[in-house]
Amino acid sequence: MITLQPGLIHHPGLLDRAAQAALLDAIRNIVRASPLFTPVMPKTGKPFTVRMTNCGPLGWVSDQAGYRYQPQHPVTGTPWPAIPASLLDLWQRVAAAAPPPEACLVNYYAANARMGLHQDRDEADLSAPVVSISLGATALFRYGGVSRTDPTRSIRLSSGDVVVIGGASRLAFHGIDRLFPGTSTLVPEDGRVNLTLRRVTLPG
Ligand code: MD6
Ligand code: FE
Repeated sequence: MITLQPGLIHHPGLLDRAAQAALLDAIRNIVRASPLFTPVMPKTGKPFTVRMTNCGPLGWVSDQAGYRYQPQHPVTGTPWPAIPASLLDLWQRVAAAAPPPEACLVNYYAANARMGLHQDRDEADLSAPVVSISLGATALFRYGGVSRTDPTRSIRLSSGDVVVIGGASRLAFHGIDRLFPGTSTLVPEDGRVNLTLRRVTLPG
């Protein structure tokens, strides 16, 4: 366990190969029920390079109207599938003090996908952390402070790594600059899957 900065914790290799493979199988079933969609940026309508789906009572979506959480898939109108028990167990291991997660955003990166520097701030409960799990290709993860212009540092996230963003880093800017080709022995075609577990609503 490595503290990158206050509130930003990296757990390299927290999931072993068997756990990664089982989790990817669970995600494949979620994608079958709730297909990947291509979100677009609010206002501009520019498409993300990452494709997304969700599981849990709530899912994060982005379209021309804005960013929000909603209980149904934006294309099929169907409720999101349940969060797999293994992910609820993982949340208990790294974020036990927080109320249980309500959303799991599934991000699929093809080899050339990236994610710009952003904050995760669409949740009403900002006291709970966001827990991120990486599967497949190694990614260059950039993180900084709570202001977009704060200095940034970068680390590589490998398959099986878990990152927890909470406390003083809950609103830290972060993003994925690129994937490293030839580093995935799990997700085909140099792909990567990132899962982010979130508490959305205030408990009670
Ligand atoms: C990614 N991760 O690793 C993008 N968000 O593909 C995130 O955007 C992220 O790693 C919140 C907390 C942890 C993260
Ligand atoms: Fe994020």
